[in-house]
Amino acid sequence: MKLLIAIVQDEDASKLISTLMNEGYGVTKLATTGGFLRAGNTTLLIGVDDAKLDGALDVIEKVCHSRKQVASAATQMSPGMSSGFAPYPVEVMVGGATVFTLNVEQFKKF
Ligand code: 2BA
Repeated sequence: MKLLIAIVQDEDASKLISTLMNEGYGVTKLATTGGFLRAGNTTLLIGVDDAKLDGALDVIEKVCHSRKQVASAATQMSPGMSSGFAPYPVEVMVGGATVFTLNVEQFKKF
């Protein structure tokens, strides 16, 4: 079994959850915040049997789109910049989805 941790944009979350649920996947939704943009995003925990892993990744890839967002002046830039913060708005491409796949040692429901 695997655990997918999928960080997606809020705009894609609802459709992604319903598509995954319709296809028989279990999903837990967490409201999260990206460290760079300091903006809300959504993290999904998806436990899947190994045989269904590729199917889940296919759904995520199909549903989640990349979009441009603007990093505001409050955005902390990479180390090395003098002030540490963006001096003017910077456009960044966000998503479609950032997905971590973890091996699950044990899965129990009580
Ligand atoms: P944020 O950290 O808010 O990042 C939003 C987008 O800003 C990123 O999109 C990337 O295009 C850009 N970005 C991030 N850090 C940057 C930097 N130091 N300099 C310039 N641009 C930067 P994505 O890569 O698609 O990431 C979307 C969200 O996924 C992230 O939101 C974060 O919540 C999560 N994420 C991405 N990589 C991660 C990682 N290695 N570990 C944990 N979470 C991650």
